[in-house]
Amino acid sequence: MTRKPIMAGNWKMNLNHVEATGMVQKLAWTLADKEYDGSKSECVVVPPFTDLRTVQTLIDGERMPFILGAQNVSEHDSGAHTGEISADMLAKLQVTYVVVGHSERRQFHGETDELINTKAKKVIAAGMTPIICVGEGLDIRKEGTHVEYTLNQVRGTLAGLTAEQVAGLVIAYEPVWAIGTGEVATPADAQEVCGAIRAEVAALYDQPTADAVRIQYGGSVKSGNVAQIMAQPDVDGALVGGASLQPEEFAAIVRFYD
Ligand code: G2H
Repeated sequence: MTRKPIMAGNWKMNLNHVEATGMVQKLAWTLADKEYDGSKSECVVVPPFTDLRTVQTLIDGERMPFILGAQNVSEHDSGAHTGEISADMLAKLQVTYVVVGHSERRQFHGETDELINTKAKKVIAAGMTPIICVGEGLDIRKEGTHVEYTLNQVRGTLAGLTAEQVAGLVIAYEPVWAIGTGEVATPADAQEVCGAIRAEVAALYDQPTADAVRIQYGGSVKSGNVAQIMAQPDVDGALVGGASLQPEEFAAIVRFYD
């Protein structure tokens, strides 16, 4: 089973729509120089909501080899939910991927596995693909229960999804202690949990589903460490935060699979 690698740049709450134009153009020029065309891997750009229209217009108008992603979505369809953005609103902006349950949403906005599961279902119902984030904090890592902790999140966030739906989605393993800290999980750390996630999907569903689902690693990925982490058999790409704000650096990460 060949899984197409997926490199996603999560800008978090950075860059307004004017700055977004410069960022995407620089990334496109850098990758064009290197003749990247998206055939061997997917390059997903995940800006804040306010930049989505601008970035989508650039991708379409200038035929850039990028796929549009969003950082979050409401669990509701419509109505009196001030400040929320629905899955349908994102789909109509030609968003393809939606990150759900990022560790910052879990940590600072109280998102639970149950809520993330509901959001993932809304994303799929709207015809998009969720990138479901899981991963342990430092306390759990120190206790040594990180694998079981993360698999519990996998079970909770996939609840009620069919094998076909799971085969098409993306799971991002982000050890919270390695996010934006400069601390990187070792390749063996990444493989231990990503391999356990794939085995859990096989146990919950079947082997073809486990072979199809793509699993990203996220946490201080940079051009200097991407090769060792992506060389792991159960790692199919990266969810990149800080380094995605530097076009040269992100281009080097994206180019890893070329
Ligand atoms: C964590 C990542 C993207 P960073 O997955 O959210 O952030 O690369 O800054 O650690």
